[in-house]
Amino acid sequence: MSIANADIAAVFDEIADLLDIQGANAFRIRAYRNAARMLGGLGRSVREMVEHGEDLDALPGIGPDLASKIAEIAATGHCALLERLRKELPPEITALLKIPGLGPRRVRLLHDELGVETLEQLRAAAQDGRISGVHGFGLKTQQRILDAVQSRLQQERRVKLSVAVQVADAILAELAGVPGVKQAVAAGSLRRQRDTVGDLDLLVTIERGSPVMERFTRSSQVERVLSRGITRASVVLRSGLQVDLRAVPPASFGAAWLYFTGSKAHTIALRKLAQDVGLKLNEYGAYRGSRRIAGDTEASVYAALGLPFITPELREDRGEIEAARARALPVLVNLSDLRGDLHAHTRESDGRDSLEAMALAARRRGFEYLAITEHSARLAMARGLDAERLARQIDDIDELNARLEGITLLKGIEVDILEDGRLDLPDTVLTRLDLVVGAIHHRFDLPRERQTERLLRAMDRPHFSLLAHPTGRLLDERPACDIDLPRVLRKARERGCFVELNAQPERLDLDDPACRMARDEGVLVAIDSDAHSVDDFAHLRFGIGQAGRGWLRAADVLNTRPLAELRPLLEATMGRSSRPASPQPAVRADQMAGAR
Ligand code: DGT
Ligand code: CA
Ligand code: CA
Repeated sequence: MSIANADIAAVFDEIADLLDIQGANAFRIRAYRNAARMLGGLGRSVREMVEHGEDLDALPGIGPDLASKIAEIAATGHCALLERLRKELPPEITALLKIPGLGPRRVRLLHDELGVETLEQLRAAAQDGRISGVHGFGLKTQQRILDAVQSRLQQERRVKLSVAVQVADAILAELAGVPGVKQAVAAGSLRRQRDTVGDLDLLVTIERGSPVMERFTRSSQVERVLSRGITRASVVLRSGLQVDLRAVPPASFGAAWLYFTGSKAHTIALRKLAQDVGLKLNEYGAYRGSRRIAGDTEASVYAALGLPFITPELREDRGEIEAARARALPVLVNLSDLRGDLHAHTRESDGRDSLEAMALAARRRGFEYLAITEHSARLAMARGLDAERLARQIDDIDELNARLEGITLLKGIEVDILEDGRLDLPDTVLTRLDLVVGAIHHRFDLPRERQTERLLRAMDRPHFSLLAHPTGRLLDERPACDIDLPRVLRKARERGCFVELNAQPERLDLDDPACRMARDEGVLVAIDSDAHSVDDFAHLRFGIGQAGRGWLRAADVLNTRPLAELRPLLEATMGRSSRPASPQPAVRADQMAGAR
């Protein structure tokens, strides 16, 4: 494991927080905070300094005590002081710090005065009006805390799709082995590929007498059984995730799968449509009077309503039923449509694998091209590249391209978009690349107008190909930054550059409605893995799921283009072509055919 400066900074920040909650000496706390900030901005790896036996005391603000802590963390990945502090304090108390407006001092106050140690206790204290009684807290603050804690609790109950899929696959494999189980499938938001999932909804078809419910509720991961009957059961897993299981006879499989896949809005709309044609629709089938006319497959139910099959990603009542009736459903992009990936890192910056390993992994996936896009120098904690290191990597890529068959590495950079919209590397350097991927990695908090201007200005640079993870959201920890997305997309269209759907499971950025907006604006979307290792190309399936929810077809996606078609599109974004900066005719024709 390689410890980055940021990892050590995070340890110091947490130590400072915990000391602060304990009411420790202010100078001591400040020393840890300053050290964390210094490490965050340091251009060199302190782990390497330790390995080379360099003197850490020479760093600003680092005395012998902090130097030995840095050495300890760099060598072991642990810090004894942090572990001790964590044991001394209530385990969940740091979660309170994530509530905006609650710093360590206020957390200490609420703990000492009201005994608040968990988010639930904080919510209860706010609801009972006890917080406004504590010195320094008013009614307004109390309300703000209540709102924040509620949204936090709600958010924390949803899990990332990637995690949910793993859990669901394991349970489904278990269920499929139970005697009398014919089919075992996932339904709910997971099947619809939502970016996060509130609970798992599983469905089995069984023969009479199958012990499936008993086996399900006794499964090793189950912590608590909420309910158990013959046709349904609900449990809570040790991880806190709830799982609902339904069992139906095979003749009702399609109707039940349709019903429990939802979304609720989609199934309600279908039921209304059924009524209009004199049918009744429920989880057991479609009925005319008391006669079941469909239900064994989903397609049979849709057909009974006069509709073609609607793929789960589209089932949100966002126009898919109208499109189905008009026989104008989009044919969604799928994984095998992707010809390459336009955003990936190697161990030259913060990735784990070598350039060659990444190239070979991309080739194994059947890709024709892979763009290497390291971080730029501002992102010191990710070992971002300066002009000199980038020039060296360009040579390495030339050498590899000459040697390797069947895969082309494209030369790129994930260049930081500075606060004023300038890019983190000079044009004279960027001009040597095949593409420039721009991204923001700091100041996510700018007000809407300034954040939007920042992106527009970046796109106006002479070399700008692709806006990576445009909103910067991280599903577990950071909301999307406030930007005027329609304006950004309009600009991308005028400029002839592209936007990304970053497939990292915690990003999925752009999200589904934004993808659809890009499509409607005629801006091509690149579905990228943002791989930091050879395994990360696996992220792409989640990007494809999100793209489907955003109604994207292969033609709407930049990296479905073979290299020969991609090249001129990228060239144009680098100011190197006489081709006007406008979308491809193929896209425009397609857009008109399927647009809505
Ligand atoms: P989630 O769990 O919040 O990520 O979202 P879903 O869509 O999985 O919602 P969930 O677990 O409450 O319900 C699963 C499916 O069951 C839902 O998508 C549609 C169906 N369903 C649940 N309650 C109702 C209901 O009251 N009416 C209808 N028509 N369908 C329902
Ligand atoms: Ca669910
Ligand atoms: Ca459910």
